[in-house]
Amino acid sequence: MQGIVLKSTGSWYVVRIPSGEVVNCRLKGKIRLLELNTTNPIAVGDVVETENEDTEIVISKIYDRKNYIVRESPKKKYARHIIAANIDQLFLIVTIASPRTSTGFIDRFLMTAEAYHIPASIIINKQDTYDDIELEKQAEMVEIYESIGYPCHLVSAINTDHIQLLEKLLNHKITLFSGHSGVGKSTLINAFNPLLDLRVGEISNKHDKGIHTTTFAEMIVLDENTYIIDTPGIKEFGIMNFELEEIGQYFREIKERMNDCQFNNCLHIDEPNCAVKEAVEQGKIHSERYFNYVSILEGYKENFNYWERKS
Ligand SMILES: Nc1nc2c(ncn2[C@@H]2O[C@H](COP(=O)(O)OP(=O)(O)OP(=O)(O)O)[C@@H](O)[C@H]2O)c(=O)[nH]1
Ligand SMILES: [Mg+2]
Ligand SMILES: [Zn+2]
Repeated sequence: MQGIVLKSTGSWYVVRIPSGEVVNCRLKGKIRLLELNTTNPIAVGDVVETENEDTEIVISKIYDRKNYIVRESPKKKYARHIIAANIDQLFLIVTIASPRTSTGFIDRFLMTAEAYHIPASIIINKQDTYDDIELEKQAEMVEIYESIGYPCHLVSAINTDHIQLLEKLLNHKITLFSGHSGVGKSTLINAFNPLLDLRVGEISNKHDKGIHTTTFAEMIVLDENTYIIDTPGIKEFGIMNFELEEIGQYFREIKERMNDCQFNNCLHIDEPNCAVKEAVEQGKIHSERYFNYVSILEGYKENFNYWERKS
């Protein structure tokens, strides 16, 4: 019987079958060997085939994924961790303070969303807590991202109008909620249906950061056609599996201009007649986005050498 993976704890998988029933499954032995370089062969959102085997239910097949979001495993360098599969849209939940989300983090995430063609929105939560300086920083963030076409929604988990607005955007979709620990992912999801009672955590006074309350990704069924994936907070988004020249394509405003560069393999660093650098100088590309692009490229060069050596 076909089902969708709601949760994976490593050795057990929680699968929802079409009747709406939720069953615990194990993985059939031989599938475990697939995808050696991946820390989790089955991810939340995977569509799977289940079978009865002795007294257990096992997953015997994974159907092809429409898409997935992958990052470098925080536990094992160069290994892939699939955050979730088969998603319709991505909500990047961010906060200006407690904790602070940097544009560097946002851009790493957006880049991956672009690469997998998953529409992304930025949800700036905790509006009830910001002072004037924080509101100014927020306005700049909104300016950067809306100017390149990423919708930004300013919300507070305690504001019912905001929650209703988000609910409309979620309707009939599978939405991945991601972001740093403590930004309010689980709190927002609880607000859609208080019966869910997902665990939420405090913000550490000492570090002004979340305490990693959610520990496993979990798909939540809001109604028959509306699903949300709550995920554990991530500290850094390690990107991988891209070619060096590809990275610029996943920055929309760079992609738009790269055909005007003199060299078709231009990395937009110090090449002559580079349309991207020109746009940065003219203020048409935000310097912060360009800075983040360069730092991803620099960081990536190290990994790139690794991939080169391996192949
Ligand atoms: N003032 C205020 N506090 C909020 C808001 N949203 C969430 N919080 C608080 O922020 C803290 C962290 O919320 P969580 O929902 O646990 O955050 P999370 O993103 O799920 O964190 P992890 O599971 O660790 O990744 C809790 O104390 C929430 O009550 C908001 O809009 N306003
Ligand atoms: Mg949480
Ligand atoms: Zn260039």
